[in-house]
Amino acid sequence: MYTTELKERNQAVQGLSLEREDPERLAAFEARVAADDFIEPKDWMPEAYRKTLIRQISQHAHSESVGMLPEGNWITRAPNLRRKAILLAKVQDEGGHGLYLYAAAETLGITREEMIEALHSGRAKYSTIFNYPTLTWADIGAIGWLVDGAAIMNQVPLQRTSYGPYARAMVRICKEESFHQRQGYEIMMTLANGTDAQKRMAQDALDRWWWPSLMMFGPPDENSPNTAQSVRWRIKRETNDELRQKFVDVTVPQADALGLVVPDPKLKWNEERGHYDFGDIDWDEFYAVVRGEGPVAKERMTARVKAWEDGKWVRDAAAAHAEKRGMRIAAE
Ligand code: FAQ
Repeated sequence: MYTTELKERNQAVQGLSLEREDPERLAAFEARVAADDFIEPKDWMPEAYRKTLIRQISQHAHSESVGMLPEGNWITRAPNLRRKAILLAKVQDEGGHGLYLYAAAETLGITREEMIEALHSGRAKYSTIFNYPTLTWADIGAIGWLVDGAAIMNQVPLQRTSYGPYARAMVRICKEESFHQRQGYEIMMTLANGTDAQKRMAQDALDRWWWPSLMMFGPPDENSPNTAQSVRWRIKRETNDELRQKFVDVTVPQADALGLVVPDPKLKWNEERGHYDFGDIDWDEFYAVVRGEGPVAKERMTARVKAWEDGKWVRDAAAAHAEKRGMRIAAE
């Protein structure tokens, strides 16, 4: 029901706005995209392309900034100084990713304030994964291994997305995400080779984070209202299901190497397909979390709004400084 409504609404918006575009300009734009040219901020683009990018890039930025919270909770509880320093750096990286992405979205004619307001009022989405709680230290390992692992799988193709500023932001982000993934795997390795209690903790984290990580790739292709047009415009270079399958294929051998069991009785290598078959994802849970009913959704949004309000004096001071500097330069 929710998916049908979403699909119809998105198709109607895209169809309507494409009909209004100048056919010659639209054809020239589509030829550039098909030739793998990057589209730049001052280039002509269809309104639906601009809107799709603002939607995806801003939601991506929101995910990075909300994504700081589950791990931020553990900075003071990291088991030693080395782990604390690494986690601190990782959380700062996520904040940086949010900033590059907000800046990329701003080139499309939306302001940072408008995007933040959409997030805080619940109009804009952010990744479902960040609405799950981090209960133990092993969750920090599982986030790096699985959540950053899923993020990289989705983001490597975005380095060749058709919008130049988004593609360039993704190059740097992917480098950092790959460090994040490895530090998470290293935490899991330490726990999996540790005491029985540590191994149980690692398994419990895998049990809780596996399915939500598969949901990060979005709904199945047949229920994804945006995929077809986004693939045509080369905003998305691969579909949700293709990326999900790649993630499963890469991650299952990593779990085997850790001696941990992926919590899916239907998981089985399929010789004919050359891929793992896997069990059904609980899409009702996914849509409930998308609607804002995730286990810690309220806590996450309260924390984000508080951080924004607490940071107001810094933004005001920076704006006042820029204004003063501008006046001084003008006077000189
Ligand atoms: N959560 O038609 P589609 C990270 C929504 S970054 C919430 O398939 P699309 C780094 C979707 O927006 C993680 N909503 O949509 C990190 C759409 O609703 P709308 C974020 C979701 O855009 C690691 C509706 O469902 N990464 O983790 C989700 O073509 C560790 C229908 O879906 C990105 O954002 C979801 N999981 O494909 C940070 C990557 N999935 O807007 C800290 C860029 C779907 O029409 C710690 N984004 N929806 O109302 C993308 O690649 C795409 O936007 C997809 C969704 C693949 C996420």
